[in-house]
Amino acid sequence: MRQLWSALVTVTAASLTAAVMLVPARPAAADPPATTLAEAAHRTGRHFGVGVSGHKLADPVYAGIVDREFDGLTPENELKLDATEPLQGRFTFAAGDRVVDHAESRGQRVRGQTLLWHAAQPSWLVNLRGAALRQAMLDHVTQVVAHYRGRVAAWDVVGEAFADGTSGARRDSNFQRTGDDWIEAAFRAARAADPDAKLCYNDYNVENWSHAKTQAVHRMVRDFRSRGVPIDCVGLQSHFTAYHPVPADFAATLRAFADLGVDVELTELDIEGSGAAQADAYRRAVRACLEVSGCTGITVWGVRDSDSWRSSGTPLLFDSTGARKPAYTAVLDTLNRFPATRHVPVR
Ligand code: 9MR
Repeated sequence: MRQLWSALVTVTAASLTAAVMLVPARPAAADPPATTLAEAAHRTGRHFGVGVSGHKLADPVYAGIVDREFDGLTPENELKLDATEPLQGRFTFAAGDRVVDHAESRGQRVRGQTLLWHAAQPSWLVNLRGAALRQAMLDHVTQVVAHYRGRVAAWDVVGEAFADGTSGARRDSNFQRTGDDWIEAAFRAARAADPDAKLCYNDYNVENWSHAKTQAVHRMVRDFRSRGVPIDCVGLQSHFTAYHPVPADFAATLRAFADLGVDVELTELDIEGSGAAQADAYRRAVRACLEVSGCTGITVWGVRDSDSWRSSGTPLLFDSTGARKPAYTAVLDTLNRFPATRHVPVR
């Protein structure tokens, strides 16, 4: 009897262990796996967006993927300074409106970028200095945010304001030369123009926690939060290559920002490469976001490889014909499987 009992305990323990190991990461009663990125991300409480070019929305293959797979659009260039204010005080919103209209008609969320950036500046702006430039900057922020009030959910108010390398210093730019407080002034102007928009700082090469640039952005955000400067989120662009791979401490970096009381997003994700190696890198990037409750969304920077700003690196989820790549399958699978942490967004 004792032998029988002990055998039973062993068998029960073994099947329990097996059962625990077999329990899917998603709740047992969950629906079948989602078949689109947006639906899979939505189930984790997150957005899955894409950077788009408005003129390509007329291409049915392109628009078909955009509308099937993504619940957020970022106009790739249409909301930049040179596009929205080509002449001082003369605003042109037709190109931006086209993308925003498309998103609204399909219930997609819009991320706007970038209100103030050292690049893509119209020549009138490049020629201004001092108080005149400061005023023009703030007028730009006010006018663009006001135009899209209630329609653009999140703005990258300022992008790429820190230098590369080990200095941790601000990037030298015309905006920076108007005084160190230009970034906070921009955030305050944006908040005044649309109190409900989520306001983000966005940068690249801030994914490794130990990098001087990451630390410098973190210090700025901590300072802003302590002084009540209205910042709600940090965008980590997440442009990865063989030389700048998805870091092992990516989730730790995301968490360190989220711990300051802001949400974080992967705003321009793309990873150069192909096949299984690229798929694995995508898996790790998505998993890092899912590990951090304050990581509220992922945006990939383009639809097909041929649409990418660096197309030779084939960094996206769809090939040039619009077919799903192994990287796509890895992302969908990761979203479907990973026991994601849910979070109520900052705004
Ligand atoms: O993908 C964008 C490309 O089409 C533009 O020519 C370029 C210059 O405006 O900007 C690219 O997007 C950048 C983004 O706005 C900010 N982070 C880096 C991106 C890649 O350069």
